[in-house]
Amino acid sequence: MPAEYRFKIAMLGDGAVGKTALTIRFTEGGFESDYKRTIGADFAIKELELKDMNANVKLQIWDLAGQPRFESVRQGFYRGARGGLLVYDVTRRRTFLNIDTWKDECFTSLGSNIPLVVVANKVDLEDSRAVSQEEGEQYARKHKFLYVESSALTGENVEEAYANLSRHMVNEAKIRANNTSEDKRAG
Ligand code: G3D
Ligand code: MG
Repeated sequence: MPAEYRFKIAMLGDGAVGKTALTIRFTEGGFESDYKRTIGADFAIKELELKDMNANVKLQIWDLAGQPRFESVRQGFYRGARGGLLVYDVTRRRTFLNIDTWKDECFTSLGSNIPLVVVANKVDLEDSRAVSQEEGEQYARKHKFLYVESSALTGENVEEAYANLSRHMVNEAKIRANNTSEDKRAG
């Protein structure tokens, strides 16, 4: 029997990098170019089978609409999250530079052990690419994050982004469970 896990995850990154498009592609398998989200925070649910880890993961994916700077919205957004995707748009350098700020904010709310995956999105737009794979990988390596190049438009590596994060979160959950049982034995 596979082990069952449920994780809340957060979609992090500037406006228009593709957070909602990735979430829709992953959870519904499609791409809508003219959807509009108006509420402050929204979430989608998707189950993922990780055969290699004998695990089933139910993801609750939280996505912020726009850039609400209100503390109250942010706290609810981060509360209980076990991981996140740090998304940028490879055609806009500013969005790449800003993932560091998103990382800092996430660390402040959730601690620096939170599993994160760097997602370089919109790689289908090769001709207007402004951030190289090398640069993205270098940033990820420096922080020991995984790195994925994706396109919500073509679907390339979208599932991989969520699956890689899920593997990392399952490992973290196992470590936490082990620590807890050791605490019990010790106590
Ligand atoms: P956000 O949720 O991070 O704010 P969205 O970003 O998911 O709303 O996406 C912003 C715009 O980028 C949308 O365009 C969307 O269709 C487009 N987009 C998202 N991912 C990709 C991708 O991988 N490739 C390409 N070419 N476009 C993408 P519109 O025009 O609908 O606002
Ligand atoms: Mg959005």
